[in-house]
Amino acid sequence: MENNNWWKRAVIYQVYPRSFADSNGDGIGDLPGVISKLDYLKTLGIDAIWLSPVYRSPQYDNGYDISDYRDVDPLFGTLADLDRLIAEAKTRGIRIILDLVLNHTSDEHPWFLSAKQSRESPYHDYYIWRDAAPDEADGQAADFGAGAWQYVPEIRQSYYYQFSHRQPDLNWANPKVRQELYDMIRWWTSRGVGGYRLDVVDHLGKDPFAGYTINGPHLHEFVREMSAAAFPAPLVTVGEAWSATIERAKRYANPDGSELSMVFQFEHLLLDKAEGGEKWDLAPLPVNKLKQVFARWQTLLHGCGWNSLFWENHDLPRIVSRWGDEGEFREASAKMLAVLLFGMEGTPYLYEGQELGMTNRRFALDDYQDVETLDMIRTRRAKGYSDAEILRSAYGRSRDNARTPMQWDASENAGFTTGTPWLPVNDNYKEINAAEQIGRGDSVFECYRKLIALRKTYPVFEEGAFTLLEPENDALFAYKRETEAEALLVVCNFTSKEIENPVPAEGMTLLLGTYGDDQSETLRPYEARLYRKGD
Ligand code: TEU
Ligand code: CA
Repeated sequence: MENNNWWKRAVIYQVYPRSFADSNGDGIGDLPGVISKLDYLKTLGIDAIWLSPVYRSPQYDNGYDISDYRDVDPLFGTLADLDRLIAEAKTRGIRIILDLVLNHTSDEHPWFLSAKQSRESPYHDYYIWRDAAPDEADGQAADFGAGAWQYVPEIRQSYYYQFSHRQPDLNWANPKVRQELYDMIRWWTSRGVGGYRLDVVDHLGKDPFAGYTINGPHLHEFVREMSAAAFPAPLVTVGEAWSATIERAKRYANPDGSELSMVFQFEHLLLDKAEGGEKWDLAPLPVNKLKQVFARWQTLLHGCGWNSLFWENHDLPRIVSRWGDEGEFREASAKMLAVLLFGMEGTPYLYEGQELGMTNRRFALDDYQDVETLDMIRTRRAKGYSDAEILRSAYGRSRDNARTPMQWDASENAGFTTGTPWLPVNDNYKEINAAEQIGRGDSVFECYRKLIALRKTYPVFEEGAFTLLEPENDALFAYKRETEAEALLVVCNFTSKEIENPVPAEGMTLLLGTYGDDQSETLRPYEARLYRKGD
């Protein structure tokens, strides 16, 4: 009998296909490349792959601007390649999760090409329009600047876009739009897809005329309708919801299956932003606040929802560069962050390269490619920021940090391509690569492999109630998980200094210590220990 909640014990790996593995030497990752790495992923022990978009797209936003939901872009291969990936993954017990970008299409989607031709087009109200005057044609509101209107002179109207002007928002108030999308989802499911990640789910159902561009009044009504129409168990579904609160997360992740399996909420990743600033305005991480945020999400969703657990994705900087150490303690800090996250309740997500402790790349300002970063550079230069300030923001937060090619080995281009990589490989690939870590007992890779295996072995990882320990100690992040039969204890030194370990582990067995089995009284820099009690 298929377990409908298989995803509660699963670990999901995100592949950004463009940067994962290139099979034909054009410098861009592709589906045959992903297939060639399935045994690597099987070795790691993951259960499902979240594949960032491979649909037909002009690639303005690297595939999050879709021009055909039912075909694969030739950049990545063919529909047959995707069918083969699904089949090959299945033989290894791995499900494929596709990325659904339902908030907007590309401006090259046939629906939009027709809609912008005429107000009488049958697709016109698939999008959000307002009457406008030619002076709106002056200048274009910022891409990724939180939504704007783009003027179309042929029909003297402007269309709404939340992200870039090349990504016109779909009108979810139109039931025809919703049914088209549900049909498309069911079509993918019929091809063997095992789940879906929903891009910007909290933006669905917006009504800019009523001032709602996020969390509109019909949002959960639409999510429930979509779930009933297209997400039968045992599909796993995870919605990206930057604005999610715990109350909303309880609705999205309602155990009755009426909406989704879980959401990506980002409260923990908004803590190192300057007060009142944008994502580009960096601030140090308040560790005690991080502990409180995790404690709230762990305790308040326990038994009435489900958490996702993640540090990285294709939009986020590398966690080692963000909250770990890029130098002497790079591996130690990467392993500590692994143990900290994988001991919690929820489904862990691993982003490609995170299992190696990959870091941000130091780009020259002119080498950045991400549309959101380019927009920040343009906007902040126009506001008079110095290039040094802009470079610091880009180094800390640009999405390109996550998109440098996967580092497979120490050969040219880290074994990612035999051609010229679309985005430069990080210069540290000779030190940081998969080949060097597989089989090396103290590597980041082997730490994640062990954590994944432990999560499958002991029910307490899925079921244990969370209790934060030492809440006031901002050098230490420690917690316990408990069921009737078992207990876990996780103790992490969040600093580069040696610290006292105030948390006793009497009667517990060390399952994983990032400095080996040594159980000295103090915790070495970034040391993490995972203990268990139970039969
Ligand atoms: O991201 C939504 C989103 O809000 C982030 O990209 C945000 O703009 C920034 O990265 C964090 O502050 C989703 C996709 O993950 C992203 O890759 C797409 O660019 C975006 O939606 C539009 O589809
Ligand atoms: Ca290729």
